Amino acid sequence: MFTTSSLFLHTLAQVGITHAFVNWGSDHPALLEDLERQRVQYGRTRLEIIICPNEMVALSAAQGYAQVTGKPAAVIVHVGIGTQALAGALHNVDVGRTPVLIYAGASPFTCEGELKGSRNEWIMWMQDIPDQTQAVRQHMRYTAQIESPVNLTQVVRRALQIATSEPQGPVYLWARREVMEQEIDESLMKAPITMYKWPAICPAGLSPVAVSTIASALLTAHRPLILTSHIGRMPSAISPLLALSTLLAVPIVSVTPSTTNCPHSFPYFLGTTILTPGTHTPLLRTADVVLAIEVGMPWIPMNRDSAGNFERPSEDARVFVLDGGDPLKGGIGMWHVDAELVARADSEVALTQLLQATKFTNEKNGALTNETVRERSQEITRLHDEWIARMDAAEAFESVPRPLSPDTEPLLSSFTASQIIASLRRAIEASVPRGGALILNESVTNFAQTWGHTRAEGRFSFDDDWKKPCASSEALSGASIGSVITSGGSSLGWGIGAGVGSILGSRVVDAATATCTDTPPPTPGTGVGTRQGGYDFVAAVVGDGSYMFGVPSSTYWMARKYDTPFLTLILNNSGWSAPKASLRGVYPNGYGSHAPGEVLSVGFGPHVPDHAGVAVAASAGWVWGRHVSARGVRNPGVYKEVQVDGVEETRCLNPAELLDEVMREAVRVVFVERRCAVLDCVLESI
Ligand SMILES: Cc1ncc(C[n+]2csc(CCOP(=O)(O)OP(=O)(O)O)c2C)c(N)n1
Ligand SMILES: *[C@@H]1O[C@H](CO)[C@@H](O)[C@H](O)[C@H]1NC(C)=O
Ligand SMILES: *[C@@H]1O[C@H](CO)[C@@H](O)[C@H](O)[C@H]1NC(C)=O
Ligand SMILES: *[C@@H]1O[C@H](CO)[C@@H](O)[C@H](O)[C@H]1NC(C)=O
Ligand SMILES: CC(=O)N[C@H]1CO[C@H](CO)[C@@H](O)[C@@H]1O
Repeated sequence: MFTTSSLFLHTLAQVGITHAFVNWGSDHPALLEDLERQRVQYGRTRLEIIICPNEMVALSAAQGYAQVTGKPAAVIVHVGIGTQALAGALHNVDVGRTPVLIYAGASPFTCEGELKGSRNEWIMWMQDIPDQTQAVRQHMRYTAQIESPVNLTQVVRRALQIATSEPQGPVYLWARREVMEQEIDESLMKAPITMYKWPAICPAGLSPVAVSTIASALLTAHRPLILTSHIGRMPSAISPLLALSTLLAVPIVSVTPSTTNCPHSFPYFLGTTILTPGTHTPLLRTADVVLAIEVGMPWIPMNRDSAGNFERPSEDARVFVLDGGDPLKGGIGMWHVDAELVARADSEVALTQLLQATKFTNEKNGALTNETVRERSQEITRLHDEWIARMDAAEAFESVPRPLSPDTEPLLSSFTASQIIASLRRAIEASVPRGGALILNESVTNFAQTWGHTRAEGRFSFDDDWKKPCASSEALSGASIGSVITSGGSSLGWGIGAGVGSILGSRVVDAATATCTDTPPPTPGTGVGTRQGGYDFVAAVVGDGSYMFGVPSSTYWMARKYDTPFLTLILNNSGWSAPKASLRGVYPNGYGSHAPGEVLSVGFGPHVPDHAGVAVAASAGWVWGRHVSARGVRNPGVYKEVQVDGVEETRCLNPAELLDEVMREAVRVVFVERRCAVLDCVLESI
């Protein structure tokens, strides 16, 4: 016997959905029944069913999956309440432009047994809300009710066609119980269902006028600048981006990035800002042409640097805004950037057009002398080198601290985020193949450090053009960290759930690439071949607040159940530093500006949670959990401070060595033992 639910599951599998992240309820009997039919008849279900004890974790995992595979997964939840429990993850997939298909059942519409699936539980009266879609509509690219099996396959494909077209994002389908329980003719299950003839919208280019306007502005600019937040989501755009930057010596700055936008070692890459005052590139103020391409917000108009200058382009700067999906961001109440030209254009297409136009005009008119470019190139390369030197300095431990032993006070009171991230990078580089590691960043106030110190090179394939002026292109070799990504939104709790989803996604990518490549596996740290398949290693870097938002009791249970090993690094400052920083931003000298976190009600002390212990317990002991501070290392539940595991009491490590040793062990547990590791790293308390 087949039902509308059978057809729904069949359709999802036929159109290429591989995973469904589920949280079941009374609206799903026919779905559960059909999945069991599949198990009995075929030994397995065609979709991988991932049980998610919490809905926000389900959607965060589906987001991580899509961020790695580029493909939507399905999320199946229980009526209106399960829909609402998707919570802030809805905002993340919307603003982060991540495709996902969300389905929820709904209360039956018959009350006296008129149809199969009619109301038979009291709760079905309570749950019948007037407009179930209302709770999520403003975050969705498309919503629809499945009202009949007859057009179900079209409704699902329309939803997916929209979800995968730019601006990509979530879609929401829902259905009454009787519709999903309805028996259908077997012939419906046999008709072919594919996305062939339901393609995503083709990428569009710039109009000829826009091309010549922007190209001539770039060619005549003295101080051009490129800003981007998420161009790295379109890896094929990176080659023309770097080629254009190289041709004209244009610096690139990543602004509130949601992904790795530029290889760290690219000589014209000048780093990352999250727009806290005083952190934007000083080149912004003096730029005469600014290309803002795939940006969230390129600058904050009221921000000033330490000398009191506005951190925004001058009045007469020529600003161009390019975005492949929605350049004016219709989903945002107020969004504006002073610009001469705004274009909806795919970045790969647009940058290739601009590259061709600038090359052509330059060759024809010599608009730009090579001398100008050469001088600019030297200046930018110097700024790039200075940035790297500043990061090197921040990663270093000031002096060699005294050996740590149980009786001596350590010289250091705590590690800094920079030191911790640098240690993570070294540990990854020692074992993970080049490009094989993914970092999920949800570290909030330590965010810029996470970007800078991971030194990610991205996983882009280039024309070699851009490397020519780059003396140090060997710097590329050995970089194990492929990408750093975020949720793209601001609802905390994405990081650890995305850890589960990104590993599941990596397996899907690996299975797909395994069938079409015979290249040998890359060797760690040798720089031979950038890893192209899924990621070999995933680390979520989270604040202690973000960790708790991620519902660790749900997440690490899932991690064990579905065997998705990843490392969690908690930057534990014992509370929420961000709201305190926001308070200081508005009341720099107010009552609250000097109050300790606990007093201000943003701190978690004095009875701080045993974060690593939560993960260990949630996974029934499978997770490896440790706390590390400049004073030592301890296991969850063991309140005696001890040295690194397995290290004899007599051996003394200084804090720098201690951090590296425990980090190496954490990476080994994940990479070799294939278990999750949670390392709670103690920073200075807020
Ligand atoms: C779901 C959600 N609730 C509240 C906030 C507001 N908020 C922004 S940052 C932050 C603190 C996060 O703490 P933690 O992850 O420890 O990072 P820290 O600020 O200490 O660096 C809070 C509560 C949010 N962004 N998302
Ligand atoms: C699908 O068909 C049903 C029954 O004819 C109809 O009520 C519904 O509006 C259709 N759905 C869509 C999205 O057009
Ligand atoms: C700039 O250099 C390129 C290649 O080195 C050369 O082909 C071109 O003619 C030069 N242009 C000018 C204006 O000097
Ligand atoms: C978290 O960090 C604070 C200091 O920032 C520290 O007091 C606390 O012990 C840490 N938590 C754990 C579980 O180690
Ligand atoms: C997931 C995510 O975006 N995490 C953080 C990365 O950094 C930004 C900027 O500080 C934070 O707002 C995000 O919460």
